[in-house]
Amino acid sequence: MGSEDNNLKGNRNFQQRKWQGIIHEYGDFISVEGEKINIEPVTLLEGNTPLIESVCLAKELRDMGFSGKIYFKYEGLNPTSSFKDRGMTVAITRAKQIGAHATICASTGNTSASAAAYSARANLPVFVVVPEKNVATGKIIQAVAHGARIIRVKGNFDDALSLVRKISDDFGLFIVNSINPWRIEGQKTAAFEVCDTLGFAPDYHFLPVGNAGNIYAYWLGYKQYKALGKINETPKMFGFQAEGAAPIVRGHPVENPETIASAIRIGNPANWKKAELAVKESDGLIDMVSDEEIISVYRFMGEKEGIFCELAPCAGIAGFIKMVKNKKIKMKDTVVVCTITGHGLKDPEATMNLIKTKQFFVEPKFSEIKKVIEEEIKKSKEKDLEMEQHKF
Ligand code: AN7
Repeated sequence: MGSEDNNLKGNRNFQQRKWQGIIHEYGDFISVEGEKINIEPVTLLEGNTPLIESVCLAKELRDMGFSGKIYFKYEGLNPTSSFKDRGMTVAITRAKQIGAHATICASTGNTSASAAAYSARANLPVFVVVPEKNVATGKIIQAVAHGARIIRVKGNFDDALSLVRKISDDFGLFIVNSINPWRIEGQKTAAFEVCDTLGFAPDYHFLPVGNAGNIYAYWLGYKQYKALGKINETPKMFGFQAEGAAPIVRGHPVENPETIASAIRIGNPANWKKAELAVKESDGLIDMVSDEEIISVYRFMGEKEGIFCELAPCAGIAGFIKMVKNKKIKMKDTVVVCTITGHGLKDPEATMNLIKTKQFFVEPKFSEIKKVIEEEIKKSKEKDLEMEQHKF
């Protein structure tokens, strides 16, 4: 300790507000059929994620006639880097409360990463059942790191979920998919945070849709905050699926769902009807975007907004852009929130495949590094002089 630390002494009584996770913060509003969490939470201090105001997307959309504020709820900054941790702290705490002996989930990757971390923390064995293919590397790595038993099904997510539903009944395993209402109870706290941060609810909330639990959870959260008198209005809920995995939009299950956004590669969503209810009640919509639109937003978010998201949340943002382009939403003084459901680091292959790398391999010589930097500075100046083109 340096001597200047003594200067801090007078400040040691200063009380900084400590964030202790979503059950501690919002436990009073969390219940299923009148039951509450009544034990010490299993928590990794999830939640309290930043609501980041858009700069570059806001600028692009201003040129299309949209004015107002755009915010990103950056759920990639949760303990396991996705929104799943909100539901998982509640589900795993509930598992402890009822004395479950093991947990299980089917997953496109993020649920398994979160279930693995929270089950490890609760000292519960966990089985994660994931498709053999199309799961992002980072998500598998997380399940490995947390000591999960990983079962890889030679099929897709829908196959995995139907197996998990059956086996959990037979063996009394505690299922932590979003068909478990405690998961939804935890996830709705993201809506509370949005309102607590803004002081009101946004006009529109945009989300990607896979199993459709999250859009429903947000809607429950907004409705509850309105009933409590904490907000006056609720937002319109807009969910977006990928074109190749858009069962809700098409009105029937998709047998072989396909999209580059592997998190939402789901053909028969478990919360289908609940999501439809959410968009109907809120006067919103579930629609779809192409993989090309998703990829374009993916690049834009990293390179222009400085926010690294995984591909799935880009579906929600791409949907928002499409609505603005087609003037399908209120264009003036509008407040929009888009949830970034997962962190880009989850899927390093996607990044390397989709973003042009600017790597230069040089000898350890001053002249070589100088040459690269001079050329690149020249190029970037020339680019500045070009007319800025819309990305979308
Ligand atoms: C980053 O992990 O379904 O519509 O098994 O990981 O509530 O399903 C993940 C879904 C969006 C879709 N964004 O949310 C799983 C899983 C990301 C995701 C979704 C998922 P839901």
